[in-house]
Formats: sequence, C-alpha cells, structure tokens
Amino acid sequence: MEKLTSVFLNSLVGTATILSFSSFDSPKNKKDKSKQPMNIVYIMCDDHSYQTISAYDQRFTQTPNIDRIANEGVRFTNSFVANSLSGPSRACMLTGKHSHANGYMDNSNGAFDGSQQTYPKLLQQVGYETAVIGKWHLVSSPTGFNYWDILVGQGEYYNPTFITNGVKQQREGYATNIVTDLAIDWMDTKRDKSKPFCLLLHHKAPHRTWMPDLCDLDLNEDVVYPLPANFYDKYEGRIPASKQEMSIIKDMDLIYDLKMADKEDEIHTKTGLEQAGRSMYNRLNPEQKAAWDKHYDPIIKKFNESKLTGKALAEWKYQQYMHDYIRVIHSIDRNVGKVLDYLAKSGLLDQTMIVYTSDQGFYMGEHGWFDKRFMYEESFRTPLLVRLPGGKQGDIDQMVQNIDYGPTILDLAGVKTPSDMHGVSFLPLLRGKKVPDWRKSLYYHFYEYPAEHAVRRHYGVRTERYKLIHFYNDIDCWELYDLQEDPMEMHNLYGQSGTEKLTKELKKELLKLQVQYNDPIRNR
Ligand code: SGN
Ligand code: CA
Repeated sequence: MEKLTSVFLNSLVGTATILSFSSFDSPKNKKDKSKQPMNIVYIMCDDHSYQTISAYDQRFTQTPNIDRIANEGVRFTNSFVANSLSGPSRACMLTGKHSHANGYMDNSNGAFDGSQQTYPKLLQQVGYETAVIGKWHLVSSPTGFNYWDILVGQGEYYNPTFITNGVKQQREGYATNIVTDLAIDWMDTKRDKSKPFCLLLHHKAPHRTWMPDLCDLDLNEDVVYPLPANFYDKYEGRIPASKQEMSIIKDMDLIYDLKMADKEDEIHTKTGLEQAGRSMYNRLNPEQKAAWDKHYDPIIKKFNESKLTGKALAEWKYQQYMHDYIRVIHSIDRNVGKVLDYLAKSGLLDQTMIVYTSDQGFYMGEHGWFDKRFMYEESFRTPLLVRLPGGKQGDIDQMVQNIDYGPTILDLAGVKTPSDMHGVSFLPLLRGKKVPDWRKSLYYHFYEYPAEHAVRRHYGVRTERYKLIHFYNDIDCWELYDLQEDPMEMHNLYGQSGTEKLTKELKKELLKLQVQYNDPIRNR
C-alpha cells in the first residue's frame, strides 16, 4: 500500500514536471535558465581509486580535467559504496537500495532484475531522455533507457564489442576513447533536444588488466611510485585479510596482469591466466601490436635478465602495476576533458549537473593489494565529484553512499524519493544547505564468496570515527577500528579490554541499520 501511494505521488510530481519540460527549448525559457530542468552527465569509471585523482591525493598523478569538476563544484570527502563490487554497485545506484533489496548481491548472481523500479525509469516518467553508454555489467539488457550502447560483460580495452540497443557490433580502437566519442555523439546528434537528458557514461577503465592507450604507453617512464607504508602488511589480528587472494606479491600474474608475455615463451605463469594474457594480446590489430611490442618488449627482456626475487620482485611488480594503472587514468582524464569541453562549447554546461565517480575504490598496494571488496577504507570509499551550476563549491564532508545517487538525481528532476529506496537525496548539501539530521552511520554488506580473490562475506557499520565489521559464512571474525588513531586499519581492537562499551554501541547501531534496511542477514 505504502509503495503504491509513493508511486502515485511520484506520478503526480511527474505530471506537474512534464508540463514545465514541454517548454524546455522555448525562447522564453532560454532567457530564464533557472527555470529549465537540469541535465545530468554521470561519468563513472570502473575501479578508479581516489588515491589516483589529484583532487583527492597528490602522491601519484595529476588529473587536471577530473579536478576541474571538483574545482568548479564540490568534492565529497566521505563518499562510500554499499557493496564494493561492480554489478552490485551498479544495482545499488540504479535502485537506490542495498543489495539484499535489489537482489543483485554479487557478480555471479545471474541477471539483474530489470523489471524493478530504477531512477532512470522514474526520470523517463517525468519527461527525461535517458542513455547508458559503456560498461553495464548487469547481464540483463538495460531497461529505463531510450538509448543504450553497452560493452559486453566486463568489456575489452581494445577493439571492444558493444551491444547497441540490442545489436552486437565490434568497434576498432581503445575503449575509453570510443565510449567518450559515443557519449558526445549521443548528446550532439542522437538525443531528442526538446527534452532534458540524463546520460550515464560508464568507462571500462581502469579495471584489471589496466591496459593503457597506445599514446600513453611511454608516459611517466622514469617515475618511481611511493610504496604504501603497509605494503608488507602481515595481517596480524586480521584473519580474513590474511586469507585473501589479491596480493600483488603472490596473486598478481606476470603475464596476465603485468603483460610479460615473451615471444621466446620462456616466462610461464598459472595456465588460465597465462592463456588469458596471451589472448588479450592477440586481440590487438597489427598496428596496435607493433606499438605494444615497442613498449613492452624491452621491459620483458630486462625483466627476464634481471631474475628478480623477494622484495625486489615485489617492488618491481608494484611499479609495473602502478605505471599501467596510471597510464590508463591519464586516458580517462583526457576523455573527461573532452566531455567538459563539449558541454562548454555546446552551451550545455550551465544547464547540466556533472558527476564523476567510480563503482568502488581500489587498492594501490595498500596492505600489499590490488582489487577491492573489503570494507576497509580504500575499497569502501569511492571518489565523488559533482559540478552543479549555481550549487556549492568546496568540500562536502557528510557521509554519502552510492544508494543516494538515485534519490539525488530524482530530486534534481523534481521527483520525490520513493519510500522504498534506502538512499537519501544529497541535493540539499550540493546546494549548500545545512542538513542538521544527516546520517551518522553507514551500512555495508559484501557477499561474493567463495569467489575470485577469496574475500570472505562480511557486513559492518561505519561511523565518523569507528568501524565494526563481522566476517561470516565459513568464518566468524569481528574487527573494530578507530579510524582516527589507525587510519590504515592495521590494529584490530575487537575484544581488547577498554573497547567493550564502544563495541556494544556499534553492535547496536549495526543492528539498527540491519532492521532499518530490512536485511535478512542480521548481526549475530
Ligand atoms: C574480474 C577480475 C577480478 C575482479 C572482478 C570483479 N578478474 O573477474 O580481478 O575482482 O572482475 O571486478 S579478471 O581476470 O577478469 O580480470 S568488478 O569491478 O567487475 O566487480
Ligand atoms: Ca569495479
């Protein structure tokens, strides 16, 4: 009943808004831009760590174009996901709900149920034109989009296959450039210009295996990246962390991840990964192979001769990983610049909210890792930069989560958050308003286990200062962190004397959230 009422109320809001949208391009409205609805350009990368965005962190690289969004808008300093994995994150964003409620709990979950309520569908109801271009990763075909042009599955970096409104086609070139060009082309020539629009521009990059664009292969060649202080973490007091399989030292593959497929066929790694690495190379066309070889062959030769072991090998792997990853970021940044330039040139900039984010964070060697999944800060957090014309500039420090994106975008379009969405609109924060009762704690739940990288199932709660995590399923481990005293989460305080009261309070808060969101798996 409650759900029906909310749909009804929304349809009323929708009707009212449609009336104003019908005159979107009228000469009168062109004069008074403040009365026009906002477009949304939502740029989301896959696995882009906040550590490699210079608006957040200056240690590794410069991202001047991505930073423009922050400089002309806001930087969220406490932005998080609900379940640090691609498909689930996307489902949380589209539905505004935690994973158990939208049904897409892990990447091997089958297909996302596209018949359910999503924010793009609600936008369509109030007269928006919607499109998704790039990585989709939800198995079922997109629903709620007037136009969709998606990569198949994880997508490929080179010469990727797309499904364009249901029809498969391969496109020659580098994914980040292609996706950007398609998105600009959609805004420029394909959409219905009498309507406001919401474009989801989803890059495959910088997902594993971090393949750079040809023009970026030699970038920053002489740079030596700083090793994180906890690169050689021994995981004392953290059993689940000790059992993961996402270590740069032991799990990062020389051929698959680090591209050391030698022509002499002397380097061999795990059969499956070696084969996958070699077939990735074989996807390249002759021109691409020539540029690839020119860059990697000398590195392979030097690597083969140097017979590295122990720490020298570990740190060589880290440098190689960072070089490739950052080169991939460089291409993303350049392509974000292209989108911003297009919006400026076409006169859309003042009428468009621009979002830059990632489906989750990523480890840049912290704890010795790549990948994500854990509720630890590097992968629980995700970058979030928003440029809202007429909105606030500077930092927003309140804790936001990817379940809030749908409600926020709907709010911008004048649509009330449906009562069954878990997320909350942060539009008031973007407009610089004070929201005294903003949430004080976040809920997280990760499910994909047993699976690649062997991160155990866990749920947890994070407050501004503390974090409590429970790993369950084939393990029963609690972890407690004081993020102020131990920001790298190296000291598990759970069970230590003096933490009893804090633990009790956090368990109470955790249960409160599980009840509030109606998660059937509860704090035990
Ligand atoms: C692939 C990757 C994993 C990664 C998952 C999930 N392996 O399976 O390393 O954790 O995707 O990533 S790979 O051999 O295919 O590269 S996600 O961002 O799509 O959820
Ligand atoms: Ca991802």
